[in-house]
Amino acid sequence: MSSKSAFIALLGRANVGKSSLLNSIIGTKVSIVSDKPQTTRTRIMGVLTEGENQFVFIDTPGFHKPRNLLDDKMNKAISSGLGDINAAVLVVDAAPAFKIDAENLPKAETVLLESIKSKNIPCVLAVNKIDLLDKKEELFDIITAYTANFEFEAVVPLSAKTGDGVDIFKTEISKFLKPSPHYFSEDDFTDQPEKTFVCEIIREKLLMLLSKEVPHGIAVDIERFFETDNKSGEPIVNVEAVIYCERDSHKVIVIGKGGNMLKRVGTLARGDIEKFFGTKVSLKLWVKVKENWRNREGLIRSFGLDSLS
Ligand SMILES: Nc1nc2c(ncn2[C@@H]2O[C@H](COP(=O)(O)OP(=O)(O)OP(=O)(O)O)[C@@H](O)[C@H]2O)c(=O)[nH]1
Ligand SMILES: [Mg+2]
Repeated sequence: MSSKSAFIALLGRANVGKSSLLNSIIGTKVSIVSDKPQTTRTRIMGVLTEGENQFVFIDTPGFHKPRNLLDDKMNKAISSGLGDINAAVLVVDAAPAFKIDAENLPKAETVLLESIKSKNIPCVLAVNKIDLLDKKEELFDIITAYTANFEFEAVVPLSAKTGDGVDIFKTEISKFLKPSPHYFSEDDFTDQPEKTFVCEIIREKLLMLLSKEVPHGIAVDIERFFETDNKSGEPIVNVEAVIYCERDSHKVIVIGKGGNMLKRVGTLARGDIEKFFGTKVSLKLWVKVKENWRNREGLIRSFGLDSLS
């Protein structure tokens, strides 16, 4: 048997670009991205098959201090991402908003590195967002701070945005491929069901268009999903989705003046969903309130946000 595979977990603080890196490697969007922290909520697999080699990347939520039950579940999804893998990648920001030195790594990263060390998992350091650096020396300082704390198998500066360094990153992680059957067929990009991805696209647009608190309290659920033909016999994917928010005041914001915000979300999401299915899409959105859902076990599970259930 000459087929090989590698399970690689992408770990790191929120907003460092884990999902962007995943999408850049796979070459298509499998995990949503936004400029707000805590965009990724569950463990998401992205699959890249190149001939005999299959990489299965596990994108994880950004590690953070839990404030509600959903946060607990997100942190558990990170720990579970560390099970049964061939290697971990700590993704860090090359241009963080605060100074980082060897004695003062961000707490979330120290916790992750301790966990990786205790499990004896080989780890690569991916220093992302190098396109934001003015001077090369800044990169040197960042790398020194991390390598003083951990023995990485490799250190790769890269930019998920420009693609710079991503090929070198792929070469480095190829070293973790092991003889094994492939776990996904070669045209699979992700383990996410289509419906889940559609919900995520809608949530991505809400994260993009709404400010701070509102999108974090949002969950999207599909009520109906079916295919029909239009008058010319072309297929149409029909999606009816509900956007749940935590408060009446948030619902008003999501709908917007005269339904304006909801229309913008719908138009942007429909465009992406059409690209994904390669057909016309009819998207209908409703907004409902489910108070405090982020602390309600049953609702978290019903929204598909408990990776471990
Ligand atoms: N300039 C620049 N921005 C980047 C790069 N990679 C990611 N970003 C931006 O950083 C922000 C966060 O990216 P994500 O991929 O959502 O980060 P994440 O680590 O998955 O975040 P969580 O899911 O919240 O943990 C987005 O605004 C991205 O566009 C990069 O290489 N360069
Ligand atoms: Mg993410």
